[in-house]
Amino acid sequence: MAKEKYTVCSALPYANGPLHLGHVAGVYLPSDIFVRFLRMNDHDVAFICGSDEHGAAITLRAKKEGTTPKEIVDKYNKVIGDAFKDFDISFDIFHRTSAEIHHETAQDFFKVLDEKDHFTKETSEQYYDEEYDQFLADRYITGECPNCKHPSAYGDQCENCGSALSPTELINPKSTLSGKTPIMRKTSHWYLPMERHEDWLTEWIKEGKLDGVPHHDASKWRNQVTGQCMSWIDNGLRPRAMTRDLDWGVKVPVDGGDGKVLYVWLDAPIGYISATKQWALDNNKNWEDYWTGDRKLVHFIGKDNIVFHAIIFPILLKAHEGLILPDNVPAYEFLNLEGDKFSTSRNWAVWLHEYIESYPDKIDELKYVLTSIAPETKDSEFTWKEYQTRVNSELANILGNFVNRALVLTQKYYNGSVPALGELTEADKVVLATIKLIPAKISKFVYDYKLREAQAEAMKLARLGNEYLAETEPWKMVKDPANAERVATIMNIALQITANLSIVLQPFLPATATKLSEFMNFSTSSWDDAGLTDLVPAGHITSKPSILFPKIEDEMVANEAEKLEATKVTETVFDPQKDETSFDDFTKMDIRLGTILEAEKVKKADKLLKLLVDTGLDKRTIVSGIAKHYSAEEVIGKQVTVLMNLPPRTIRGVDSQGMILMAENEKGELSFVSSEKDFDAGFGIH
Ligand code: B3M
Ligand code: ZN
Repeated sequence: MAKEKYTVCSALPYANGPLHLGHVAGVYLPSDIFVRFLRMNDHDVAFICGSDEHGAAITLRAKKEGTTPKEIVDKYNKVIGDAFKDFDISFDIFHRTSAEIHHETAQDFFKVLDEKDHFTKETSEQYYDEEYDQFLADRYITGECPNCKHPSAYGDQCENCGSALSPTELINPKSTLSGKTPIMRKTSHWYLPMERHEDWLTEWIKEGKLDGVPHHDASKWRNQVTGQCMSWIDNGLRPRAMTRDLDWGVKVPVDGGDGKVLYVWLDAPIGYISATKQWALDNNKNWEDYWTGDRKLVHFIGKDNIVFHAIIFPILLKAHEGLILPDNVPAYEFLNLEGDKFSTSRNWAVWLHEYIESYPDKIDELKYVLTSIAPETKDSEFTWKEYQTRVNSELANILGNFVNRALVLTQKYYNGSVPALGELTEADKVVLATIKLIPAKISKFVYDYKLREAQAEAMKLARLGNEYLAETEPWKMVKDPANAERVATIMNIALQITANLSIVLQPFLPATATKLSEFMNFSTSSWDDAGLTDLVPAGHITSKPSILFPKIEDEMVANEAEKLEATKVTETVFDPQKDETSFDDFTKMDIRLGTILEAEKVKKADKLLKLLVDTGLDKRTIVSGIAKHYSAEEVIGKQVTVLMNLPPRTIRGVDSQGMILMAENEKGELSFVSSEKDFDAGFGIH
């Protein structure tokens, strides 16, 4: 394969939370495998990523946590960057869009397009929150979905039925900032008239041609990518606002841009360019080499980012002129978890940094499993049971078992030295021929972005070795000295397979490949060496192996399943509102603040406390069913809410007059209800 130039970009993760396995399986691991393979084939590669630090996702998180967007992005840029390092994702740079060089790059990019009149300026009415004195980005508006009536759809999308929305379509819209109904206010923005680009985009996506000239192999684009793009185009592309009324982001760098920032989906993809610039600066390279000329640009993304990478960003790159457009956009479907979608808000996730913390020695196990189930063309599922099954029955029982046998027997029979190859049987010749064929099959899968199949092909080499030893049983043959040459031949071939595994596993299981190299005292980073059957000549000394993949015990699976259940945030479904009452009925209730003066358990009643309550009017005994939640000691002095005018009752022999009102959550935990100001007992609640 001729040496080519690639710029490979992985979608910039929002710096508003940690990464979970869904992100890893569907973007970062496959892109790492692809790049490692390219490097082994001597291609010129830049591997680019960084954190996406602007947009509503960040400012909403900051508001929710009562902190600033800067603190949020600083925290998660580190959490995510460290997780990538610990998971051995080999980016050339993991940068960030809050960096100055990104702001400059994005502003320059905007000015180029503005000067070339690629934007139109339009004034429109947008939702405005008067209390917060700011325009509302789509995610800051919620309301009833016009399609499925879901009560809290967002201004840009209903997460319940998936329909794309615009804020004005929401029924009964509310601002997520003030909770109030927003007003419409005029504002002007720069729009990208995407409809102007439909013709060239259609040819580029469907035929792989750019203005009539062959650009890329359209047949290698995944169907779901081409399909989604063409349905967008067939529905008619529309002007899209490229600026927003927000204060967190890249400031609009031209007249009239005060108080406005670049739309995050204009800003973020330019982050690939600014990250390349920083990397080039740090490594004495010329960034333009990686964004111009005869180079393949590849974007690894999730399917929810297709339009931004295969329609909007290409339009921007072409409008800018002089920059390359994507050669391929391998988009992944979604990975689900134990029968449900990954969900940050419901904490239904296996967080990458937590996995690494719990299992620092099982990085390749996770890489293997995630690649085996990667959602390349349809959604797929991660379960801890399947993780255990694949690690134990594939990695341990096939790859680990074969390598261990080959090396332990070599130690035992030849003191680690590779024995000479003798006369070959027909079966030997088939094995040697297969060794030669596998690397090319892996290559084809990788260049076609079929990384699941590529890894499976690499594992076929381990299966080949495992079956070869199981069929020839050298440990039995060696008992008869007459078989010495035959055993030597078998072990020589087994060691050639092991040496080949140390090469072909490098893109998929780099840590394992390194261990194999150490065991074999043999290493190469050239893919061209894969398939050779004399990698380790007779006399070459190998070392004692260690166990590659300790078995995954049922206990680990049980612990992880339990942890998932224990930490998930169940979406509380509140009781429906009761039937309508009347204000008159309400005014009949005498509800006041009270203070608990004394408390004791009610004899022979494990749920009841006998309380002496100062109600402002009197000091009265009230029996309350809170003994399972509070001890007598801890309630003394607490301010409570008392329903005064219930008829007196005798409960377990104790006369009780009134009721203490309690709040109860979804877990059945109780809380007293008291005044947030320092009001005395006796004051009424109306
Ligand atoms: N920050 C990731 C997402 O949509 C988004 C990708 C930007 S790539 C330029 O989850
Ligand atoms: Zn809906």
